[in-house]
Formats: sequence, C-alpha cells, structure tokens
Amino acid sequence: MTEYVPRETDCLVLIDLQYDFMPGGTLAVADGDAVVPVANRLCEAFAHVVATQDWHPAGHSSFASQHPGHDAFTTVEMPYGPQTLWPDHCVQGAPGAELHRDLALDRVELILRKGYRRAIDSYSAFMENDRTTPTGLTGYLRERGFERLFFAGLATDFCVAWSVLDARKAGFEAVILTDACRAIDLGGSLDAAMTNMREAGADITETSSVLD
Ligand code: VGL
Ligand code: ZN
Repeated sequence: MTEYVPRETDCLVLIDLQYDFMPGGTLAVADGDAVVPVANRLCEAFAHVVATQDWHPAGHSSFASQHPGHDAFTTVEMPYGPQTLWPDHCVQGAPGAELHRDLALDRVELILRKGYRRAIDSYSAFMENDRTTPTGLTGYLRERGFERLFFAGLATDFCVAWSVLDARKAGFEAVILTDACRAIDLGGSLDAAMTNMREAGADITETSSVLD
C-alpha cells in the first residue's frame, strides 16, 4: 500500500458530510456517520482541508417529488442526460442540509456549496451534472497550488466518485480513502464507480496509508 506523507501541496476534500446522508436522514447512507470520526482524524493529518455541502433549493429537479409517476432511485431523462431521482434532501437552510455537528470544521478552509441550480444536479464538487457548468473549485484549488487531492465522505459511488473523476480530468492526483467513505450502491453503482476511478488513474486506498 502506498504510504503518503502529507505535503503542503496536498488538500483533503470532505464530501457532503450532512445529516440527510446520515442514518435517520432522508437519503441515508448505511453507516454514514461512521465516517465522521475518521474524517476528523484526517483533518489533523492534512495542512489544508476543504468540504462540500449538497445545497438544493426546495423543489429541486433531482427530487422524485417533482416528477409525478416516478419513484425515487429511478432514472429520468433531463435536458442534460439521464438523472437519478432522489428523495428530497439537503434543502437549503433545512436541518438535513447541515454538516454533522461532530465534524471538526475549525480547520476547514472552504465550504463549497453545490446543487443550488434548480434545473441541474451536481454530484461532483467540480462540475455540475450537465458536465459543462463549473462550480469554481478547480480554479480555487489550482490557484492555491494544490497537486494531490485526498477524498473522503459520502457517498462513495456518487458525489465522491464523480469528484474524484473530475479531479483527475482537471489534472490533480486523486486518492480516495475508502474506509473514510460509505456508498449508496444502487444497481451496481459502487462497482462501476470503483472501476471508473481506477481507470481514471485515481489511487484507491485506505486511511492507513496516511494515518498511523
Ligand atoms: C449525493 C445523491 C444526491 C451524494 C448527493 O452526496 O453522493 N447523492 N445528492
Ligand atoms: Zn443531492
């Protein structure tokens, strides 16, 4: 297993550690809260940390509630392509959109909100689901001189994987710490995400490659 010694040009990217993705949330990821203490340990190991926050307006187009006759966890065709429908989640200002209170936010240098356009979902921290609208994170991380990005959070097979793939496209080294992530795993999405990340040149490893 590759051992990483954190550098000044590394950044830890924490994805969507919000109540709606935790057990009891509207889009609960099994065991999602187990990631929070791991993320906190990672925050201490890295000099720089950023976090994302899924942040949808009420009535967001990714919500199954906006598509009569269509159930959550099915796919519809949007102007930009296929889109999975989700239960209402991470509505701007709602308690479910808050980052977990136990997350050590003190060292987080940027909280990037995404998914705020009603008509476009955004799994990736870098690029919305139309695959053309940037969030601005690439420019931010490049301007700060980061070279390697380490990913943790929720969910492995959606927002983490899409972020890892876009990080590679933007030319960053990308490391996913799988024990600091949990998956939704919808119709083989976890296997597909792992294959895609591997083929994109991401390093798929565990926190033990960074932490003692
Ligand atoms: C996510 C589905 C919808 C995620 C966000 O954080 O992985 N998944 N919105
Ligand atoms: Zn969402």
